[in-house]
Amino acid sequence: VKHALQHAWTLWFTKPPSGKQDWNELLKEVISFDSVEEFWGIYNNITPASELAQKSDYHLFKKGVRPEWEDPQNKTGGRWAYTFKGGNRANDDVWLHIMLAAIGETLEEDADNEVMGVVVNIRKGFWRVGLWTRTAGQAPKKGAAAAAAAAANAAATTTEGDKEEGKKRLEKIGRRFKSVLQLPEQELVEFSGHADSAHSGSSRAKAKFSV
Ligand code: M7G
Repeated sequence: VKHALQHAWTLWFTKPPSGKQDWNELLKEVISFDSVEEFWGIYNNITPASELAQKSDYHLFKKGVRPEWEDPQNKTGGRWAYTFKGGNRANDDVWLHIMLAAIGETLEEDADNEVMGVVVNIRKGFWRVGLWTRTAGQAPKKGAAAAAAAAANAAATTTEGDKEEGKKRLEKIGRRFKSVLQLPEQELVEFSGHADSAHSGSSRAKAKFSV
């Protein structure tokens, strides 16, 4: 018996660079699946996150979305992230729980349609988990007709209202992410937009907000 997931997912791996290679050469698609049983079959047969070398990443994304800022579905999105400092080894239980929350669709309500994927980065002296979202708290782009109507009708307040609603939706997801991570209340998970990360050439772009 197979228990179907709501979405199909693809696991990706970023291997540590050997010499001078760019991001694209290091990112490899591993396998796709769409049932609970397939997930466990894969999980039980791949290298645990705790045994990955420094500069490795796992990315678990909805099938059809590349785990890159440049993907059309990520371009205007962002990321919740939390860094575990003082070790190079991921906690396998933490990473497993994040993956299960993603494929089990418990990080958001269906209507939110924000979650694109989850990531674990293994680095020198720290490791980090991330949750990528479709939007970044910006006001949604309106159709030409709606924009014209809004312009004639106090556009500024409409836009600010949309922005506020987008931020609230992301913060709700951020709080669920934080609870899956079982972080104490005073620890903060931080949100940053991919456009800012791409612009600064680093994922350590200044956080836009935190929960
Ligand atoms: P990181 O692995 O997210 O964080 O980004 P780190 O700085 O803690 O290692 C490291 C570098 O990988 C970035 O500065 C970029 O050069 C590259 N990189 C990471 N991501 C997620 C992307 C991406 O989506 N697209 C491109 N082009 N480069 C990326």
